[in-house]
Amino acid sequence: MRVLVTGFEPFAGLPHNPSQAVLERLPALKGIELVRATLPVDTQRVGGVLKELYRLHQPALALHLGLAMGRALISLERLAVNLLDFDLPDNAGARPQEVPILPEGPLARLSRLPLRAIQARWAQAGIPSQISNSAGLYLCNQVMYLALSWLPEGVPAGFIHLPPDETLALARPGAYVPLAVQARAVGLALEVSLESLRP
Ligand code: PCA
Repeated sequence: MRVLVTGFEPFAGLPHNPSQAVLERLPALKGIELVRATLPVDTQRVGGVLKELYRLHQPALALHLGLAMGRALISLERLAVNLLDFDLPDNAGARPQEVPILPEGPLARLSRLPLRAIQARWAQAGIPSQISNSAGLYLCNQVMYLALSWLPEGVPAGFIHLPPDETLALARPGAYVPLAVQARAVGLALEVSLESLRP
């Protein structure tokens, strides 16, 4: 069984992105082939990269990760909306405003991850989190919306926003969660999501 986990390259002039760094730290999962990929922070290119990953790997589960710079807790995203409205340019300089992601698509799509069960497992492990009702209107929301639009209905898919880690907090002091804890959380989220596939 193949599982796809993606992070993003650094953006907004930051030196590092924990969603990319965490990919190297994910625990091995029994019987699972983990495919890790870093996505470009480029609104024009990201869809093509994502489509190719889905075509090549046909994942049974897709977990997409990104950085939420201003948040102190790991966030399970509930909702992706069919809208791009960037308040900063992407890494290619594009700044779409009030543009739908898929013009024919529904206004919003709900996460297909077992959010409450993941949150409960994290709590047991001593990892605080929040369920977020907005993934923003930038690349992370775009990837979540495309994932939920393009993957077959039966494939659990969703998005987790990670807070800054120690590397970012050293560069820009503020709240952070150590990368090792983030990696543990992502591993647990994968385990719980896989349980929902293998009743
Ligand atoms: N976070 C951004 C895009 C890339 C990333 O890691 C976002 O929250 O949209």
